[in-house]
Amino acid sequence: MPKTAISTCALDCPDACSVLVQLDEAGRATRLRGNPNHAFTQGFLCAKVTRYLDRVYHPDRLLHPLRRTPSGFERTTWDEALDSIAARLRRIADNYGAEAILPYSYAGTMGYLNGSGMDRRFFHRLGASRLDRTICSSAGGAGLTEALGNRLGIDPRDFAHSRLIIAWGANILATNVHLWPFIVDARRRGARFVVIDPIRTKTAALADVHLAPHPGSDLALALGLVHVILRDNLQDRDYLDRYTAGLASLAERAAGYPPERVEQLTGIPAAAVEQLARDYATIQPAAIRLNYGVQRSERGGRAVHAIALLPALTGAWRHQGGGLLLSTSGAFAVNRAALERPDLQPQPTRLINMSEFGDALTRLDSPPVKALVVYNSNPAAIAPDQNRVRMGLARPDLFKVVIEQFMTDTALAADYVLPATTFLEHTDLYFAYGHYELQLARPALAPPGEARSNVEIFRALAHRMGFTDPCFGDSDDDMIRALLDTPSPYLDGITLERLESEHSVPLNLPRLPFADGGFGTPDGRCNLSGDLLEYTPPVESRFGPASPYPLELISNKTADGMNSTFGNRPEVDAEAALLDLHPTDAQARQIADGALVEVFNGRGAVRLRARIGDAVRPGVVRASAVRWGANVNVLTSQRLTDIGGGPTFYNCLVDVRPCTE
Ligand SMILES: Nc1nc2c(c(=O)[nH]1)N[C@H]1C(S)=C(S)[C@@H](COP(=O)(O)OP(=O)(O)OC[C@H]3O[C@@H](n4cnc5c(=O)[nH]c(N)nc54)[C@H](O)[C@@H]3O)O[C@H]1N2
Ligand SMILES: Nc1nc2c(c(=O)[nH]1)N[C@H]1C(S)=C(S)[C@@H](COP(=O)(O)OP(=O)(O)OC[C@H]3O[C@@H](n4cnc5c(=O)[nH]c(N)nc54)[C@H](O)[C@@H]3O)O[C@H]1N2
Ligand SMILES: [Mo]
Repeated sequence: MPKTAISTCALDCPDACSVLVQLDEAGRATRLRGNPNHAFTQGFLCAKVTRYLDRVYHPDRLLHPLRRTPSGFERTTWDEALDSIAARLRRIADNYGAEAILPYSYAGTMGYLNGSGMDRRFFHRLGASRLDRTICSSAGGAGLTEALGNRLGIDPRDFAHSRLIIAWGANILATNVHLWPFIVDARRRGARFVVIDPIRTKTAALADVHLAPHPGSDLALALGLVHVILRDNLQDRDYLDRYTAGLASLAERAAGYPPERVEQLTGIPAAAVEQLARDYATIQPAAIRLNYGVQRSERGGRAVHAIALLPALTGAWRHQGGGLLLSTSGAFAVNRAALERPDLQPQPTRLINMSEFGDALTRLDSPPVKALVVYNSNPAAIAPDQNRVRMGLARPDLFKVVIEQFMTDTALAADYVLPATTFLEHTDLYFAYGHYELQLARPALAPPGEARSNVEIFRALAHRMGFTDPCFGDSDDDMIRALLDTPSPYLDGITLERLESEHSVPLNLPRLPFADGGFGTPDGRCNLSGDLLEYTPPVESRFGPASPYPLELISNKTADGMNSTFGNRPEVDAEAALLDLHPTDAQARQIADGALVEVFNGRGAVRLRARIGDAVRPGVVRASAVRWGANVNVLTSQRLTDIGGGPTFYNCLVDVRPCTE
């Protein structure tokens, strides 16, 4: 009998969908569908996950352990691979200290066990360097926490109740498509939809108003809104008195940002700033969907702080459908220490910022990085300053192990490549950063070939290293029980048994998180302090120090891609091979539509194909992040954000010239 299994999409995406897997008699998956009974998935999947079975059954899937030989890779056995890797790691630890070993991972899977479970235990026990996982959201996380004290926001379903929706650095149709039906609902009932994005994305093209600020200038725009709201007395005094702190310093700061000055700094006309401020303060409920595009720039962390305080200024949090959503992840208050076991470290080990990976491999000393273990990530493609990263990965004295599903750029550089399962083939527990459902997924399929889960691989490596601590014998279910063992009221009553029968369980959260204050800050108040919110233009921007590279490059995400994960799909690669540029900039350089161009700056050059149109304004160019091989990250820098130590992918100055085919 054909049957259906329930799984959870593990891709790094706010939507964390509940997936129905249709299986034939032989246990082979024949179709994936969105779970119609799931509160947020609501019965549909994005196009790329609908086709995910292509990936699962792809002929290029890694099925066996491989080891490098002088002439390429050859197949080896798990026993040989694990023994050799353990012996090599031990030798490096003996000679250089265990901090010469660096794990590199990000959110290839959002599962707790395979994302930050047995691996963390293993590296903690080993005394390896720790990785500061900043590549995506740390600046925004820091800014949000400055304002609210935690990473919570409105329930995404409540966007349906909004009358004004602002998508701020949020290309909802591409990276958060399950929010869209709720926005459509709201608009059907008359809601106004505003998009703030330097790029005319698909989402922006469908808005009532599209405001295109200069890249990285959002802090100035937010302060301009505060200026108008306070000047015109549109604030919610009662909410401010009861639930906020720091209004006086915010008022003082915002006084320096009248709309005319904001126009100069952001490129948004003063009248549009005035209009948006008035609409935002007077149309209730008003909801802001802030996404991470804003914080991939030099002033990004502070910009998020300034934007996240707006709903407290107007009292928007009081209403269903009012407030702000950047992340819901703070609600998943599981027992991480029990999962990751930082207490296993022999002493607190050094922390290496993954956004400075190129420097870590080429400049770091005492000790230098001598071994690298990569999983759930493809740093050869996704990390900034790609040429430096590749220089580091090419070091012959650097021992490299990569655990992967496919032969990525990073896997190609490895000494050992170990085949990993996909989310359809292992057990995991999933948090989300765009909704409040905790999900359990059991394997729907048997692992292909000799593929193993990250959990199994690190469990086996721990045994080979002679680690006898009982936690290395934990089963998947032991680890899940440890995670759920938490005093947090959000997880009250959520057990493995309940997850087993319900698959997806809502956390116990008040539907309106800050209607009556209750912020996570030390004093429980929303932090409005403007002391650190002065805006200065990013170094790599049109207003920075003089630069020979006049164009601002944004390399944002695409609907059919998932960072580099689908880089082997030809249609995804074809899209990522394009550079959007404005007709004015194209004409000035004698570039025709469809022509091959070289995009370059002091860090490197990459060839793309020109697509001329109105997706960008003059002075801005855009490409999709990120394709396999040499890509836009040749151009991006290792400069970090103002707070949170994040990367500044979207402050990147370049120039473009025609080149011959
Ligand atoms: N389909 C798809 N879904 C994805 C991903 C994917 O690659 N493809 N990636 C996943 C990941 S890793 C993440 S982190 C999430 C979140 O991903 P998002 O942060 O939502 O995605 P981005 O495309 O990086 O940025 C969102 C928008 O911000 C805009 N932006 C860039 N610079 C600025 C700026 O200075 N100011 C303003 N106001 N806007 C700016 C970009 O043009 C873009 O349209 O999405 C996840 N979901
Ligand atoms: N220029 C530019 N660069 C960017 C960005 C940008 O917008 N512009 N976005 C940045 C952001 S927000 C992020 S989050 C990073 C993302 O960068 P990465 O975290 O590297 O994400 P992916 O490129 O999706 O690669 C994830 C890899 O994990 C593998 N994987 C998936 N599941 C498993 C598993 O269970 N086990 C193992 N071992 N492997 C698995 C997949 O096969 C895939 O190759 O990229 C960043 N880089
Ligand atoms: Mo990300």
